[in-house]
Amino acid sequence: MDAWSDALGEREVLLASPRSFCAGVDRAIDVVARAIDRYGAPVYVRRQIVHNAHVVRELEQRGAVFVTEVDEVPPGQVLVFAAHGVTPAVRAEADARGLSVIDATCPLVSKVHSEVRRYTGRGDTVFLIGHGDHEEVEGTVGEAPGNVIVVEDVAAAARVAPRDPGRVAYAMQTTLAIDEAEQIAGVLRERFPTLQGPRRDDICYATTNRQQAVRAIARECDLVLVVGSANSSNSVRLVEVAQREGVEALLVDDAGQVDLRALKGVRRIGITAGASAPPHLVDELVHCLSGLGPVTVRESQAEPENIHFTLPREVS
Ligand code: 10E
Ligand code: SF4
Repeated sequence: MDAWSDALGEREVLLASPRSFCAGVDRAIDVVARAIDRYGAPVYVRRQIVHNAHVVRELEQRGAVFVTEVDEVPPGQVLVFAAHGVTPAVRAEADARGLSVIDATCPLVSKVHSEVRRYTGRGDTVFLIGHGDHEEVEGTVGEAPGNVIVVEDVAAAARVAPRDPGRVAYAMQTTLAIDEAEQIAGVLRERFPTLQGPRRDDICYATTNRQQAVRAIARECDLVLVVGSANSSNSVRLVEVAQREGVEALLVDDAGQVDLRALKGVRRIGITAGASAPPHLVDELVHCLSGLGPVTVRESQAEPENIHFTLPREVS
């Protein structure tokens, strides 16, 4: 009871902009929805199409069946590859099983795959800056297993030992924190003067914009709420970026997950959402906050995002 009365109060909500869906997520969800319309349910999807519990549940209700591995899909069925990408071995397995594959890999992830193919094809060892247990990284490493070394942090960058230190390159997971990734790349550049790599980084426009937007509002807030699922790398990075600005920040899947005790004494709340979190969840969160007292909403100014990716031909 006390938590409810303590949470009451007049508040200002600062919405970070841009937030929520990116072009790659929009496209991946569209791919599954269109595949169900065109080919009928069930449409199988390998892994979560994007790392968001609400998106997965909504697509399940429409007829998507999520599987962990290709061998769970009955031969001849339609299988969608998730936005995070897959290894060439997974593609080959789906082909061998006679599945009709539709690839929802984000084109910006595919771009990193082709960089890795290019570098390893000419004999370089590639340092892949990223989280080894993440599906995007698993997929990218699979382009040249044995010639890609995952580098998770500065300490790993300081000790990594490639076969030939004169023939090395680097690439990145697309959803890293910009400042952390740059630090790691800096250590690698210093250790390997001939290191090849992207012009700046491989962190995508959506990750970059969402991190800049939350950083811009964080210092003005008593608390930042990031809407997103716990396995969403880019959403977790938004929490960490806000925390590094010195503000308390929490990740919530939806309004129902907000711990009322965290709202005690909080007058200005910053809200953002990861690239895989549906925009309606942010609206619902603001609506729920307004049930605790008058809320004024202010939205930060940002460059509009006008990026759209074309759909795979199987569903266009
Ligand atoms: O865990 P991530 O942030 O990589 O994925 P997500 O599904 O939460 O958001 C979309 C990002 C993708 C597909 C990876 N570039
Ligand atoms: Fe593509 Fe970036 Fe979105 Fe990932 S976060 S799906 S790389 S646009």
